[in-house]
Amino acid sequence: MNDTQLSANHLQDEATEPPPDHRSGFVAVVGRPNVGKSTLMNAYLGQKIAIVSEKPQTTRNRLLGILTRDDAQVIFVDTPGIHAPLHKLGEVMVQTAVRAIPDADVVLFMVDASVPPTGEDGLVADAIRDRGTDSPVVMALNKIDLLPSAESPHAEAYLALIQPTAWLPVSATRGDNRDELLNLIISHLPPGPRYYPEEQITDQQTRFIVAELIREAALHRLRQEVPHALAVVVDEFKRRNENMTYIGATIFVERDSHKGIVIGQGGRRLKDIGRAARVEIERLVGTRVFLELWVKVRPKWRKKEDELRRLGYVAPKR
Ligand SMILES: Nc1nc2c(ncn2[C@@H]2O[C@H](COP(=O)(O)OP(=O)(O)O)[C@@H](O)[C@H]2O)c(=O)[nH]1
Ligand SMILES: [Mg+2]
Repeated sequence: MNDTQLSANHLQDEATEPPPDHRSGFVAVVGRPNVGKSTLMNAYLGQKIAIVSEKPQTTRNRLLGILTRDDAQVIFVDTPGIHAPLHKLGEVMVQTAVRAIPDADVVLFMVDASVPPTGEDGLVADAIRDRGTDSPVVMALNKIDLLPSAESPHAEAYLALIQPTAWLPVSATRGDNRDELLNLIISHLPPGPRYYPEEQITDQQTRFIVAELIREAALHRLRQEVPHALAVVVDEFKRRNENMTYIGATIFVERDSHKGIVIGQGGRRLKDIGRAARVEIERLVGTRVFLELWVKVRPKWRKKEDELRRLGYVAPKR
Protein backbone atom coordinates (compact mmCIF):
# COMPACT_ATOMS: atom_id res chain seq x y z
CA MET A 1 0.00 0.00 0.00
CA ASN A 2 1.19 3.51 -0.75
CA ASP A 3 0.80 6.47 1.53
CA THR A 4 -2.69 7.04 0.29
CA GLN A 5 -6.05 6.66 1.88
CA LEU A 6 -6.49 3.45 3.75
CA SER A 7 -8.79 0.85 2.31
CA ALA A 8 -10.28 -2.30 3.69
CA ASN A 9 -9.06 -5.51 2.10
CA HIS A 10 -12.41 -6.12 0.52
CA LEU A 11 -13.01 -8.56 -2.26
CA GLN A 12 -12.48 -6.52 -5.38
CA ASP A 13 -15.59 -7.76 -7.13
CA GLU A 14 -17.99 -5.65 -9.14
CA ALA A 15 -19.29 -2.62 -7.29
CA THR A 16 -22.79 -3.46 -6.11
CA GLU A 17 -25.56 -0.97 -6.74
CA PRO A 18 -27.10 0.22 -3.48
CA PRO A 19 -30.83 -0.51 -3.18
CA PRO A 20 -33.37 2.34 -3.58
CA ASP A 21 -34.07 2.53 0.17
CA HIS A 22 -30.35 2.97 0.95
CA ARG A 23 -29.54 5.23 3.93
CA SER A 24 -26.43 7.26 4.59
CA GLY A 25 -25.01 10.07 6.66
CA PHE A 26 -22.62 11.42 9.23
CA VAL A 27 -22.71 10.21 12.81
CA ALA A 28 -20.82 12.48 15.23
CA VAL A 29 -19.53 10.35 18.08
CA VAL A 30 -19.29 12.69 21.06
CA GLY A 31 -18.74 12.29 24.78
CA ARG A 32 -16.30 13.09 27.53
CA PRO A 33 -12.79 11.61 27.31
CA ASN A 34 -12.36 7.86 27.91
CA VAL A 35 -15.95 6.65 27.54
CA GLY A 36 -15.09 4.36 24.58
CA LYS A 37 -15.80 6.42 21.45
CA SER A 38 -12.74 5.26 19.52
CA THR A 39 -13.13 1.68 20.73
CA LEU A 40 -16.68 1.51 19.38
CA MET A 41 -15.74 2.98 16.01
CA ASN A 42 -12.80 0.59 15.60
CA ALA A 43 -15.09 -2.31 16.48
CA TYR A 44 -17.54 -1.32 13.76
CA LEU A 45 -14.77 -0.97 11.19
CA GLY A 46 -12.97 -4.14 12.24
CA GLN A 47 -9.70 -2.25 12.00
CA LYS A 48 -7.79 0.17 14.17
CA ILE A 49 -8.30 3.61 12.68
CA ALA A 50 -8.41 5.47 15.96
CA ILE A 51 -5.97 4.75 18.73
CA VAL A 52 -7.28 3.82 22.14
CA SER A 53 -5.80 4.07 25.60
CA GLU A 54 -6.82 4.07 29.22
CA LYS A 55 -5.54 7.65 29.42
CA PRO A 56 -8.04 10.47 28.86
CA GLN A 57 -7.70 12.71 25.80
CA THR A 58 -6.08 10.11 23.58
CA THR A 59 -7.93 11.21 20.43
CA ARG A 60 -6.80 14.65 19.28
CA ASN A 61 -8.09 14.96 15.74
CA ARG A 62 -11.34 14.41 13.93
CA LEU A 63 -11.30 11.06 12.13
CA LEU A 64 -13.80 9.58 9.74
CA GLY A 65 -14.56 5.89 9.96
CA ILE A 66 -16.63 4.70 7.01
CA LEU A 67 -18.83 1.63 7.33
CA THR A 68 -20.44 0.37 4.14
CA ARG A 69 -23.04 -2.36 4.06
CA ASP A 70 -25.59 -3.27 1.40
CA ASP A 71 -28.37 -1.12 2.83
CA ALA A 72 -26.42 1.79 4.34
CA GLN A 73 -23.23 3.79 4.58
CA VAL A 74 -22.47 5.16 8.02
CA ILE A 75 -19.74 7.79 8.27
CA PHE A 76 -18.63 7.92 11.89
CA VAL A 77 -16.89 11.09 12.98
CA ASP A 78 -14.71 10.15 15.93
CA THR A 79 -13.92 13.23 17.96
CA PRO A 80 -11.69 14.21 20.87
CA GLY A 81 -13.47 14.08 24.22
CA ILE A 82 -15.26 17.20 25.33
CA HIS A 83 -13.62 18.50 28.51
CA ALA A 84 -12.61 21.71 30.26
CA PRO A 85 -9.41 22.60 28.36
CA LEU A 86 -6.22 23.52 30.21
CA HIS A 87 -4.13 24.63 27.24
CA LYS A 88 -4.32 25.57 23.57
CA LEU A 89 -4.21 21.94 22.42
CA GLY A 90 -7.17 21.18 24.69
CA GLU A 91 -9.08 24.12 23.22
CA VAL A 92 -8.42 22.94 19.68
CA MET A 93 -9.54 19.43 20.63
CA VAL A 94 -12.82 20.63 22.15
CA GLN A 95 -13.49 22.90 19.13
CA THR A 96 -12.85 19.93 16.87
CA ALA A 97 -15.43 17.87 18.75
CA VAL A 98 -18.05 20.58 19.04
CA ARG A 99 -17.84 21.52 15.35
CA ALA A 100 -18.73 18.00 14.31
CA ILE A 101 -22.17 18.32 15.91
CA PRO A 102 -24.09 20.64 13.54
CA ASP A 103 -22.99 18.68 10.45
CA ALA A 104 -24.15 15.37 11.85
CA ASP A 105 -27.23 13.49 10.67
CA VAL A 106 -27.19 11.61 13.98
CA VAL A 107 -25.39 12.62 17.16
CA LEU A 108 -24.16 9.57 19.06
CA PHE A 109 -23.68 10.68 22.67
CA MET A 110 -21.53 8.10 24.45
CA VAL A 111 -21.30 7.82 28.21
CA ASP A 112 -19.68 5.45 30.70
CA ALA A 113 -22.74 3.94 32.35
CA SER A 114 -20.66 2.02 34.88
CA VAL A 115 -20.18 5.26 36.81
CA PRO A 116 -22.50 8.21 37.52
CA PRO A 117 -22.47 11.26 35.19
CA THR A 118 -19.70 13.80 35.75
CA GLY A 119 -19.58 17.53 35.07
CA GLU A 120 -17.93 16.74 31.75
CA ASP A 121 -20.96 14.71 30.63
CA GLY A 122 -22.94 17.87 31.40
CA LEU A 123 -20.55 19.86 29.16
CA VAL A 124 -21.25 17.43 26.32
CA ALA A 125 -25.01 17.84 26.75
CA ASP A 126 -24.57 21.64 26.77
CA ALA A 127 -22.46 21.47 23.61
CA ILE A 128 -25.15 19.45 21.81
CA ARG A 129 -27.84 21.91 22.91
CA ASP A 130 -25.74 25.02 22.15
CA ARG A 131 -24.97 23.85 18.63
CA GLY A 132 -28.73 23.82 18.05
CA THR A 133 -28.86 20.59 16.12
CA ASP A 134 -32.24 19.21 15.00
CA SER A 135 -30.69 15.83 14.34
CA PRO A 136 -31.67 12.87 16.46
CA VAL A 137 -29.48 12.20 19.46
CA VAL A 138 -28.81 8.54 20.22
CA MET A 139 -27.30 7.80 23.62
CA ALA A 140 -25.00 4.80 24.07
CA LEU A 141 -24.72 3.76 27.72
CA ASN A 142 -21.35 2.05 27.35
CA LYS A 143 -19.25 -0.26 29.53
CA ILE A 144 -22.17 -2.29 30.85
CA ASP A 145 -19.79 -5.26 30.99
CA LEU A 146 -18.48 -3.63 34.17
CA LEU A 147 -21.92 -3.89 35.79
CA PRO A 148 -23.54 -6.97 37.29
CA SER A 149 -26.50 -6.59 34.88
CA ALA A 150 -27.21 -4.61 31.70
CA GLU A 151 -29.36 -2.34 33.82
CA SER A 152 -27.20 0.65 34.76
CA PRO A 153 -28.19 2.26 38.06
CA HIS A 154 -27.14 5.55 36.47
CA ALA A 155 -29.22 5.28 33.28
CA GLU A 156 -31.87 7.67 34.45
CA ALA A 157 -29.34 10.33 35.43
CA TYR A 158 -27.72 10.08 31.99
CA LEU A 159 -31.01 10.21 30.10
CA ALA A 160 -31.99 13.31 32.06
CA LEU A 161 -28.95 15.16 30.64
CA ILE A 162 -30.33 15.42 27.12
CA GLN A 163 -33.54 13.39 26.70
CA PRO A 164 -32.18 11.47 23.72
CA THR A 165 -34.30 10.38 20.78
CA ALA A 166 -33.27 6.78 21.46
CA TRP A 167 -30.83 4.95 23.69
CA LEU A 168 -29.26 1.55 24.37
CA PRO A 169 -26.97 0.01 26.96
CA VAL A 170 -23.89 -1.41 25.18
CA SER A 171 -20.42 -2.77 25.63
CA ALA A 172 -18.01 -1.63 22.94
CA THR A 173 -15.41 -4.17 24.05
CA ARG A 174 -17.53 -7.25 24.82
CA GLY A 175 -20.01 -6.59 22.04
CA ASP A 176 -23.32 -6.48 23.93
CA ASN A 177 -25.90 -4.63 21.79
CA ARG A 178 -23.24 -3.43 19.37
CA ASP A 179 -25.15 -4.62 16.30
CA GLU A 180 -28.43 -3.40 17.77
CA LEU A 181 -26.90 0.05 18.30
CA LEU A 182 -25.69 0.14 14.71
CA ASN A 183 -29.16 -0.76 13.43
CA LEU A 184 -30.68 1.88 15.69
CA ILE A 185 -28.30 4.53 14.32
CA ILE A 186 -29.03 3.51 10.72
CA SER A 187 -32.77 3.68 11.34
CA HIS A 188 -32.29 7.38 12.17
CA LEU A 189 -30.20 8.19 9.08
CA PRO A 190 -31.88 9.84 6.10
CA PRO A 191 -32.20 8.09 2.75
CA GLY A 192 -29.11 8.86 0.70
CA PRO A 193 -26.39 7.57 -1.62
CA ARG A 194 -23.02 6.04 -0.94
CA TYR A 195 -20.73 9.02 -0.43
CA TYR A 196 -17.49 7.03 -0.36
CA PRO A 197 -16.29 4.01 -2.35
CA GLU A 198 -17.24 0.85 -0.50
CA GLU A 199 -13.63 -0.17 0.12
CA GLN A 200 -12.65 3.11 1.77
CA ILE A 201 -12.74 2.99 5.56
CA THR A 202 -11.24 6.32 6.57
CA ASP A 203 -10.34 9.78 5.28
CA GLN A 204 -6.95 9.66 6.98
CA GLN A 205 -3.64 9.14 5.25
CA THR A 206 -1.76 5.99 6.21
CA ARG A 207 1.04 8.27 7.36
CA PHE A 208 -1.20 9.87 9.97
CA ILE A 209 -2.41 6.53 11.32
CA VAL A 210 1.20 5.33 11.51
CA ALA A 211 2.07 8.38 13.62
CA GLU A 212 -0.93 7.66 15.82
CA LEU A 213 0.06 4.00 16.28
CA ILE A 214 3.49 5.15 17.48
CA ARG A 215 1.84 7.59 19.88
CA GLU A 216 -0.42 4.80 21.14
CA ALA A 217 2.54 2.48 21.78
CA ALA A 218 4.24 5.30 23.69
CA LEU A 219 1.08 6.15 25.68
CA HIS A 220 0.83 2.59 26.95
CA ARG A 221 4.40 2.70 28.24
CA LEU A 222 4.42 6.09 29.93
CA ARG A 223 2.82 7.53 32.99
CA GLN A 224 1.40 10.71 34.35
CA GLU A 225 2.15 13.94 32.59
CA VAL A 226 4.40 12.66 29.82
CA PRO A 227 1.68 11.10 27.58
CA HIS A 228 -0.15 14.38 27.19
CA ALA A 229 3.05 16.13 26.14
CA LEU A 230 3.72 13.73 23.24
CA ALA A 231 3.28 14.35 19.55
CA VAL A 232 4.50 12.15 16.71
CA VAL A 233 5.36 13.11 13.16
CA VAL A 234 6.28 10.66 10.40
CA ASP A 235 9.22 12.18 8.52
CA GLU A 236 9.77 9.43 5.98
CA PHE A 237 7.55 6.69 4.62
CA LYS A 238 9.14 4.68 1.83
CA ARG A 239 8.19 1.40 0.34
CA ARG A 240 11.63 -0.19 -0.14
CA ASN A 241 10.42 -3.29 -1.95
CA GLU A 242 7.45 -5.61 -2.11
CA ASN A 243 7.93 -6.77 1.44
CA MET A 244 9.59 -3.87 3.26
CA THR A 245 8.58 -0.34 4.20
CA TYR A 246 10.98 2.13 5.79
CA ILE A 247 9.46 4.56 8.26
CA GLY A 248 11.30 7.32 10.10
CA ALA A 249 9.40 9.23 12.77
CA THR A 250 10.03 11.80 15.49
CA ILE A 251 8.44 11.78 18.92
CA PHE A 252 8.17 15.34 20.24
CA VAL A 253 8.12 16.05 23.96
CA GLU A 254 8.05 19.29 25.94
CA ARG A 255 11.05 18.88 28.24
CA ASP A 256 14.51 17.36 28.44
CA SER A 257 13.36 15.28 31.42
CA HIS A 258 10.53 13.84 29.29
CA LYS A 259 13.01 13.00 26.57
CA GLY A 260 15.00 10.95 29.06
CA ILE A 261 11.87 9.13 30.19
CA VAL A 262 10.77 8.29 26.64
CA ILE A 263 14.23 6.98 25.74
CA GLY A 264 14.65 5.09 29.02
CA GLN A 265 17.74 3.46 30.47
CA GLY A 266 20.08 2.44 27.70
CA GLY A 267 17.35 3.32 25.19
CA ARG A 268 15.23 0.44 26.41
CA ARG A 269 11.86 2.17 26.54
CA LEU A 270 12.20 3.68 23.08
CA LYS A 271 13.13 0.27 21.72
CA ASP A 272 10.07 -1.18 23.40
CA ILE A 273 7.81 1.52 21.95
CA GLY A 274 9.28 0.91 18.50
CA ARG A 275 8.81 -2.83 18.71
CA ALA A 276 5.16 -2.56 19.77
CA ALA A 277 4.38 0.10 17.18
CA ARG A 278 6.08 -1.89 14.43
CA VAL A 279 3.78 -4.89 14.98
CA GLU A 280 0.68 -2.69 14.58
CA ILE A 281 2.11 -0.79 11.62
CA GLU A 282 3.01 -4.01 9.80
CA ARG A 283 -0.60 -5.12 10.19
CA LEU A 284 -1.73 -1.79 8.75
CA VAL A 285 0.59 -1.51 5.74
CA GLY A 286 0.82 -5.22 4.97
CA THR A 287 4.61 -5.41 4.61
CA ARG A 288 7.46 -5.79 7.04
CA VAL A 289 8.47 -2.45 8.50
CA PHE A 290 11.82 -0.97 9.40
CA LEU A 291 10.98 1.70 11.96
CA GLU A 292 13.42 4.34 13.10
CA LEU A 293 12.42 6.67 15.93
CA TRP A 294 13.90 9.94 17.17
CA VAL A 295 12.96 11.96 20.25
CA LYS A 296 13.10 15.75 20.17
CA VAL A 297 12.21 18.51 22.61
CA ARG A 298 9.79 21.27 21.54
CA PRO A 299 9.25 23.38 24.67
CA LYS A 300 5.61 24.15 25.47
CA TRP A 301 4.32 23.00 22.08
CA ARG A 302 0.82 22.46 23.47
CA LYS A 303 0.52 26.16 24.27
CA LYS A 304 1.73 27.55 20.94
CA GLU A 305 -0.52 27.94 17.96
CA ASP A 306 2.24 27.73 15.34
CA GLU A 307 3.66 24.57 16.90
CA LEU A 308 0.21 23.00 17.00
CA ARG A 309 -0.25 23.71 13.32
CA ARG A 310 3.16 22.27 12.50
CA LEU A 311 2.26 19.09 14.37
CA GLY A 312 -1.03 18.77 12.51
CA TYR A 313 -3.48 19.94 15.17
CA VAL A 314 -5.89 22.36 13.58
CA ALA A 315 -9.58 22.66 14.29
CA PRO A 316 -11.75 22.43 11.18
CA LYS A 317 -13.07 25.82 9.94
CA ARG A 318 -16.41 27.25 11.15
N1 LIG B 1 -14.80 -2.38 30.27
C1 LIG B 1 -14.93 -1.66 29.16
N2 LIG B 1 -13.95 -0.83 28.78
C2 LIG B 1 -14.10 -0.12 27.64
C3 LIG B 1 -15.27 -0.22 26.84
N3 LIG B 1 -15.14 0.62 25.79
C4 LIG B 1 -13.93 1.20 25.91
N4 LIG B 1 -13.29 0.76 27.02
C5 LIG B 1 -11.95 1.16 27.53
O1 LIG B 1 -12.00 2.54 27.90
C6 LIG B 1 -10.75 3.19 27.62
C7 LIG B 1 -10.98 4.41 26.75
O2 LIG B 1 -11.41 4.00 25.47
P1 LIG B 1 -11.31 4.98 24.21
O3 LIG B 1 -11.98 4.28 23.08
O4 LIG B 1 -9.91 5.47 24.01
O5 LIG B 1 -12.22 6.19 24.73
P2 LIG B 1 -12.48 7.61 24.03
O6 LIG B 1 -11.58 8.57 24.73
O7 LIG B 1 -13.92 7.92 24.34
O8 LIG B 1 -12.22 7.47 22.58
C8 LIG B 1 -9.85 2.14 26.96
O9 LIG B 1 -9.02 1.58 27.96
C9 LIG B 1 -10.87 1.11 26.45
O10 LIG B 1 -10.32 -0.20 26.35
C10 LIG B 1 -16.31 -1.13 27.27
O11 LIG B 1 -17.37 -1.31 26.65
N5 LIG B 1 -16.08 -1.80 28.44
MG1 LIG C 1 -10.90 8.48 21.39
